[in-house]
Amino acid sequence: SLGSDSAKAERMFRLMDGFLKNDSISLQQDILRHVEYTVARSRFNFDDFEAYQALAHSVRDRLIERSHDTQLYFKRKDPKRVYFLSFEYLMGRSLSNSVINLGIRDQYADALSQLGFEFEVLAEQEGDAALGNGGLARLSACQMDSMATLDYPAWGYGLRYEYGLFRQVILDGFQHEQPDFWLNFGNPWETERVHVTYPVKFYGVVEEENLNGEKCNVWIPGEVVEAVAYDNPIPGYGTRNTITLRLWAGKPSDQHDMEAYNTGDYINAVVCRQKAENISSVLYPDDRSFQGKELRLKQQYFFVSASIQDIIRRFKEAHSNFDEFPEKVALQLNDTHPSLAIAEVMRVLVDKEHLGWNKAWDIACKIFSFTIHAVIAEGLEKIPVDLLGSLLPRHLQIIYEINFKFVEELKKRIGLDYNRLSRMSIIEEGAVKSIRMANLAIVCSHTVNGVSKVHSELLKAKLFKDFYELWPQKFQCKTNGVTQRRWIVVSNPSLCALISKWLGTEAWIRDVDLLTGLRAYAADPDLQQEWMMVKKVNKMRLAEYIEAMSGVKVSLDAMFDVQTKRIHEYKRQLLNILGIIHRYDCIKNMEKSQRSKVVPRVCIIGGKAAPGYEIAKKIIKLCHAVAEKINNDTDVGDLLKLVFIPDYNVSVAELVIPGADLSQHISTAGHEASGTGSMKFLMNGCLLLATEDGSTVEIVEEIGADNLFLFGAKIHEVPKLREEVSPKMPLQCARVIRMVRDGYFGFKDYFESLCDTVDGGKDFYLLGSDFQSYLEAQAAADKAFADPNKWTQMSILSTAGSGRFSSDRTIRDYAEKTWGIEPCRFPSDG
Ligand code: CJB
Repeated sequence: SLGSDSAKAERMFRLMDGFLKNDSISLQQDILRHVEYTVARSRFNFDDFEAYQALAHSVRDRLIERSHDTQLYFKRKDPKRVYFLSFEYLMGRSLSNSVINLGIRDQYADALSQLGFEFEVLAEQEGDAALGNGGLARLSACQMDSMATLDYPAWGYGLRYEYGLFRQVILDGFQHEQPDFWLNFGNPWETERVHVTYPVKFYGVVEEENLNGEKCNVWIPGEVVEAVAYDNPIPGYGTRNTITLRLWAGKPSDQHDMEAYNTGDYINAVVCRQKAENISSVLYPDDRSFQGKELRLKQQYFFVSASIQDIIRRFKEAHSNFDEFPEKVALQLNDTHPSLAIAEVMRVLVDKEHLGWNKAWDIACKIFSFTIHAVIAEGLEKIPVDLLGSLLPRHLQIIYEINFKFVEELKKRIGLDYNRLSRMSIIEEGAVKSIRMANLAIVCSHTVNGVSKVHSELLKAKLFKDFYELWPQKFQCKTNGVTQRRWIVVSNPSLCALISKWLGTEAWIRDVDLLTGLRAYAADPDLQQEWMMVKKVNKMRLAEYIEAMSGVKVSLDAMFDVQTKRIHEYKRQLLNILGIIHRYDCIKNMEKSQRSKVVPRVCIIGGKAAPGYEIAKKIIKLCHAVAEKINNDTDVGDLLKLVFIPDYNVSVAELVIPGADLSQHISTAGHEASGTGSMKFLMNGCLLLATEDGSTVEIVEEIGADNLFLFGAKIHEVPKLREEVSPKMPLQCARVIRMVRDGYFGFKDYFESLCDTVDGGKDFYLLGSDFQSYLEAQAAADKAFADPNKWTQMSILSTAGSGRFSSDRTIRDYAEKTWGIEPCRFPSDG
């Protein structure tokens, strides 16, 4: 009975002496206990790494308590929950973020110093969790932080890759990829849930059976792999709520290949079981390019099937009728990668729950919403029908059925416009018949959104025009945001303290709109002075890192000009490098007396290229070749330096972004869906040099065009510029390209194809036509930097205007306008 249960619970609580305590002595005891019993080192003899592990475990204990409270509370209240399905998460490190969100950073720092350790030093021991490629994956991580902080009843679902994004190693200026076996030394943050496992089926055949006089489809799989849950706690800031990111790993299933055991082929059967684990072993390192690879599709279904089973199990624990499903469940598709979830939900509701097609479809259409991150049609996922049919035969049938009904309905609405019908069909006919995953997701989702205003408009006007005309009400805009907890509080503690001091409160950490309060002091000489000091400290930290990584000594008086992001032609790192060559050339040709007027620059570039992306890899090599030349030219000295920061990842970003004076977001207009790096730089008071693309357009609205350096063709001008038969190649651009072609930086032949992308007659990304205005924007930045007070004012106004680009705003918007969920806050003082 309830009475005796609660008496039992009461007794246990007393036995354990209540919750863990956060005073210095308790923390020290906990850390030492973990050294001795978890890490199994003597508490009299352990090194920094072991201390980090013990520390992490003690933090995890606290996270687990909170996560239990949160889950119990959610269970009791039974609110509508959102399930965020994302194939990628770039979580980075967890330690600092966790203790800050738990509000016990200082207590830990104190406890550690009593033990003779320094918090920062131990924090450096942690490796990054890099289960994702770039912007999309880091966005998922930021959004999880906001969902927890804003007390939303949310779960994240994803895959627990054993190998995260490759490590980038530079040898002779060339990128090499090395595996990131990040679990090598264990992962203290996760909890393996050995009892939370689900079978995931593949291959086989579908048979029709007769069930009580009704025909029904039964899928007899050819392979079964077990999915095991690994839970990662995500603590909110200023709340006890701690939500869960549940990642699935493949484990051999008992049902796997029983036949082989019975026939005596024991060794082969064991090897086969081993193969099952490969499903979740490696993250695909391509950003934006899809390949019709079977393993990738298997990963997608594996993660989707396990998540849906888990979600339905949780629902059924509290409900007996699926009519309530849409009132209790929202499923967010982060890009098309998880969109097989639609077919999977239909399969479960129709084949297993026997709800009948119409009822099942009605439910599916009420629970899904879909975020598009792609900009161009070529970026959209298409799964060859043959591949899907062999791996997931029942799902192919279901998708055909969805499409058939959709097209029939469509004909009634638009008539027999076959061109339009074929454009909108989920099935693409052609040399390789394929499933258009985005079309599937749009047909079923009640809401579809882009990730910035211009991107959302482009989706309506171009990529999904047909769908927009059919269902205008489905289309929304949810401009991306980033979490100020990670990108100011964790990564820039000095700025954090300064902001709180001037605003007289720390409330902005949860209520980011308060940052606008800084505007009132932007011209205040005292704030400006302190602001400059903070930047200087951060530049010092970055300069030390640069020297350690590349051996290049840089001057703190120089403008630190940063472009860090994945390497892509459309992001135009090449434009940046050509601009640097131009700058170098100008300095070389300048009268010596003129040189004192040059604003010294440290140009910093960082980012990974997909392993198969040749041109991107050449851009990295060119950067190194140019750096080699410039940095060794004593004649130029501190006036210009170029450094490439290897292996750019979340924790490197935390170091680089606070130290930047200027950052570049210079994609060809119309190519960046949103861009989120810019928002992190903005928060850190870094000025932007940017094209009017993605979310930059909204940044301009917020901080005003006077406070950043805009240049280049606008979105609507791009198609026309591309049509020009012989694109204008300004002399200055032609000259720097000639220098590269002539072997001024060595590797003459190697760079030829790279130069061809610009002056080979096509210049698809418009480097030539934007070159002049790029140089002008750079000159404007130099001029502004020469006036430190003016520059600092712009910097303060950047931070002050960054509140709109917090993921708190984005998530609140999703919760209210898309998911229909409400906060469910554990009642405590945090
Ligand atoms: N994006 O990182 C990815 N991967 C993709 O496959 C497609 C898009 C990026 O997503 C970010 C988050 O929405 C955007 O800010 C960025 O513009 C986009 O390229």
